[in-house]
Amino acid sequence: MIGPNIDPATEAEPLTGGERRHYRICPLCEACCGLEIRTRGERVTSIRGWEGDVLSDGYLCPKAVALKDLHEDPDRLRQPLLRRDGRLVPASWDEAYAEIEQRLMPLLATHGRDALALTVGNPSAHKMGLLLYFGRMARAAGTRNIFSASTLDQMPKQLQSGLMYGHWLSVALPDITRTQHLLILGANPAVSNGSMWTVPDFRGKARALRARGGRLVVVDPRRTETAELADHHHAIRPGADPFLLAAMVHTLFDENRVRLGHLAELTNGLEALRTAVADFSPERVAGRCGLDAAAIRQLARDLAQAPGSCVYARLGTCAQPHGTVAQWLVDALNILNGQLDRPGGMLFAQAPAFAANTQGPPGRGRGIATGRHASRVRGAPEVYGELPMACLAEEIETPGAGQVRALITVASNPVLSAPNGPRIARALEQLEFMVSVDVYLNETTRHADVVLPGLSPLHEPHYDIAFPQLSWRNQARYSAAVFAPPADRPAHHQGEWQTLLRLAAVLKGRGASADLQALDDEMLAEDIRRQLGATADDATVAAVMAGSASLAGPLRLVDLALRAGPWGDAFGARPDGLNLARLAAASGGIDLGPLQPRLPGLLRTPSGRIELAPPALLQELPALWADLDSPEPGLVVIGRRDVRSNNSWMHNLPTLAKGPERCTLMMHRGDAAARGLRDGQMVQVRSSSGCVQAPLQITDSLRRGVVSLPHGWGHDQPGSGMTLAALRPGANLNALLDDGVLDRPSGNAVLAGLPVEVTASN
Ligand SMILES: Nc1nc2c(c(=O)[nH]1)N[C@H]1C(S)=C(S)[C@@H](COP(=O)(O)OP(=O)(O)OC[C@H]3O[C@@H](n4cnc5c(=O)[nH]c(N)nc54)[C@H](O)[C@@H]3O)O[C@H]1N2
Ligand SMILES: Nc1nc2c(c(=O)[nH]1)N[C@H]1C(S)=C(S)[C@@H](COP(=O)(O)OP(=O)(O)OC[C@H]3O[C@@H](n4cnc5c(=O)[nH]c(N)nc54)[C@H](O)[C@@H]3O)O[C@H]1N2
Ligand code: SF4
Ligand SMILES: [Mo]
Repeated sequence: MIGPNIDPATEAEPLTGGERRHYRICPLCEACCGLEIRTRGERVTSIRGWEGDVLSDGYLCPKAVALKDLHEDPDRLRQPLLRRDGRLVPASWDEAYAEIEQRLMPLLATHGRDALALTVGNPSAHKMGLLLYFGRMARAAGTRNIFSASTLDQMPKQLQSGLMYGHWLSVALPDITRTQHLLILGANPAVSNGSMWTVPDFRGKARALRARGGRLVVVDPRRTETAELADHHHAIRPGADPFLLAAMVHTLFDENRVRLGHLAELTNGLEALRTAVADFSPERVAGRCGLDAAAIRQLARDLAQAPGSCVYARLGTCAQPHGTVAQWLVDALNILNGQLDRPGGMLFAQAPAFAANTQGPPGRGRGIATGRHASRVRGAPEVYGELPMACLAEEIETPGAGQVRALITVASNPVLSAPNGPRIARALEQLEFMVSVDVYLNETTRHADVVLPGLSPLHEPHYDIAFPQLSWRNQARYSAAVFAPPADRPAHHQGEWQTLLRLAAVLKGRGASADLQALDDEMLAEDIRRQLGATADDATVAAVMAGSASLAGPLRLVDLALRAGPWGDAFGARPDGLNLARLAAASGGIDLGPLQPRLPGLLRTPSGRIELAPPALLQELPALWADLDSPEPGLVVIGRRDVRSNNSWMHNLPTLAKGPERCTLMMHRGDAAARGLRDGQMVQVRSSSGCVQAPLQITDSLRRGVVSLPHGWGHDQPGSGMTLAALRPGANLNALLDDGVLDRPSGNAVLAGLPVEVTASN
């Protein structure tokens, strides 16, 4: 069913000595680097950066090489597992689905659709089959209890973008190769390689910025690897960014530096914003920020005076109690400086497929809505179709109508990745039925009754669904599967999308042996109808589908989206345009040029203007103000990332696991001395939620009063199957964090700034 030009087997280039050379988009982080993977037979012989990649230009980081380890990891699941007499044992696919059908469907019939919860995690963003088919499965499930890593991460950024520009993925990106001034808050792209900003080789681009006379400034409680590259570093107190940003906005108004320029005619709410920040003077908030008022004013002036400037803020500013307000004020600064939608400032990508801001009539739309329903226990509003991950445990624990009794996890590990993870682990034990689609038996999936094995990414073709909407340069790239699906996998389980589609069939009551092709056609037809709206009669829908009839599953969706997209062949009307076959023929992708101004066409707000002062955010300011004078705790904990690790699941890969201990508690020299603690000794870290132990690493890179522990560790749970990871399990930062605090508008978890005490371990 796969068309000839995109067949994995024909895609690789044969080399001498029996080797083959494949182009593959790295699925491990948002940089999405293009890789050259050489293979011999079923083995990977080398992994390098692909020099001809239009986005990443040959760059890669050490994690890419570990794709070989992942592919070959004996612990990676290859067969379904089924719980029998309390133990997970290997089973056939048919047995696994039969079990799911027999146990799940009666439960939903008795207790209703909301008795099932779904979680979906970060790797799904890097697997088109998971991303495109999770939504289908969720629709078939018909539950409101949908939770994802988005509310542990970027939901504030998406909500703010939605409120200001009208769509959740209309995210403004720094024009890093042309700007003269980049201010970064709460992000460490030198290690993370960027987030909500696909920017491979950030380091190289930051150096180039400085080499052309531009400036890089970093605001972070830790002097990070990114701060080390910068001209200035400001060690802010955790959680203070909204105060700092409000004071910077205040300064622009106060010093008459607002220059909307080309945005003046496009912007609503200037006066409302001025009023909103009137009390937030630098002098008033300096203490809360732990920075001098003069330094705050200077930060604002430097932005205003630079010929091109960008403010970029990420995880550290999202996962805090006023994360959405912080994101709003970041873009407010960009707008007040006239830098939005301008080369050298902040620009929006134009993705070749799947971007709502390239579809429908330009310049105006319905905007976004939240709170269409609320979580049962806490009443947290729905945002972008989901509920906060921090609500998962209470929805399982709390009896009553609508209680969650069953769960399907897809590439998600909330026991290590969500606040109060140990509570989630206890809650999972209470479930009546749990299914996991995952590549490992780990801290979360060990609780499942049925585990369905995912696939090594090298077994699947790839197109990035979301990241071209966030890329530093416009581009289209596709990579074929490096290896054909494993021979022992049944024909209908050769892609993870088929697993989700089959679950959808079960959830729709069609049974596990339903005709998947028919269901896939039906769901695609529904999609097309939804997109085309009232104009879609059966003949139109059939004609659209016929355009990609030689393709199956996600490839068909990608082809259709490319062809209908802004660079597409419009099903033949634009003969030179993009389609999947054309893209597949271009190893390294097709460059679509630097980002270009896109306003006002990109806007989908009901007003057709930028909303500089969304009422939903203005109403948050009293709560922010009330936090201004909250007492400073003795010590607070923040997280950190390491270049050889990725969230919770790469600690079983030998290439990355070697070297020094990474799960250490960093503490300022002075704070250690005050507690009589020595470098390298085991310490106990205690919060109101829990207690963990880790070796102490004394440093002078942290602000005093702040300690740092990486997340994603804690691989010491019985019944897990990650042998290497268990040798150096590390401590679960999320055992210390509180699932009771949230960023209210977005439901995002708070992952930094919570008080802890540190003492010597006995
Ligand atoms: N304290 C603290 N907590 C954090 C963060 C933090 O900075 N501090 N960061 C947060 C962020 S940004 C994120 S995105 C979340 C991530 O949170 P999650 O998405 O829950 O966690 P991951 O660690 O990415 O776990 C991914 C899961 O997917 C599985 N997996 C990997 N590859 C595949 C695949 O190809 N197919 C399938 N089916 N499964 C696969 C892994 O085995 C693992 O179980 O963590 C958040 N948690
Ligand atoms: N090597 C590696 N790369 C990764 C990942 C990984 O685990 N390892 N995870 C991937 C994922 S899922 C994501 S979402 C991205 C995240 O990528 P980034 O957004 O760059 O996130 P972090 O690297 O966690 O950097 C967050 C920074 O915020 C700082 N911080 C903490 N609290 C505050 C605060 O209150 N205010 C300010 N201003 N700063 C604060 C921290 O010290 C840290 O330096 O990285 C991705 N890339
Ligand atoms: S930075 Fe590393 S992990 Fe991220 S996409 Fe590039 S090679 Fe892969
Ligand atoms: Mo993330």
